[in-house]
Amino acid sequence: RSDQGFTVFFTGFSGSGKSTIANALMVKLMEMGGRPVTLLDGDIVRKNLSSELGFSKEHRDLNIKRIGYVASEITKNGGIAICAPIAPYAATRRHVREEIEQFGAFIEVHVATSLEECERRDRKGLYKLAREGKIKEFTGISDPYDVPTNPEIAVETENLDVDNCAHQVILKLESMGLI
Ligand code: GGZ
Repeated sequence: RSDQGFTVFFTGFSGSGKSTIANALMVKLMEMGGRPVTLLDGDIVRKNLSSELGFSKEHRDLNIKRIGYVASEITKNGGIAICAPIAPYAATRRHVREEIEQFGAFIEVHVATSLEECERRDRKGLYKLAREGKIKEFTGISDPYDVPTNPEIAVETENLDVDNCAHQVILKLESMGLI
């Protein structure tokens, strides 16, 4: 197994299951031991690193670039970074990929749970508020999401449970010789 650092970068709609899969993946990687694992979850980053930012394209890009920078430092130092923001813009995801690939591998995971399913679940009631116009610029409803065209792996939570999705990522990391 190699000792290079790497970043697992989840992208997908609000409510798609990014955070839950990212958490399950973190637990599995920690159990394996070895490299330190750092989770940069969307709402945790928003609270601690990007608290002044909103959801305009400029602010989302800034948020993703901050996450990318932290992940690149972790990757450079041989650690594992797991990121789980929406990251709706393909160009910004590419920017982060290029920054990280200078130091280690970048594994983009598209959590491809459909918008219909995310809205049907509406775990936090945000889709309803977005439909009512009470939340502006809501991804998928009134703001864009560039569907990843070339992710290392795509998973979805409509037919697979969280643990299974995390396992798919583990298998991918193994096939890439990273773990
Ligand atoms: C999208 C929003 C918005 C708007 C608040 N659009 O399900 P959540 O609640 O916990 O995850 C969403 C989170 C998105 O933050 P990110 O930092 O991941 O977004 S980005 O990558 O685009 O910077 C959602 C909540 O914040 N939220 N308003 N308008 N999601």
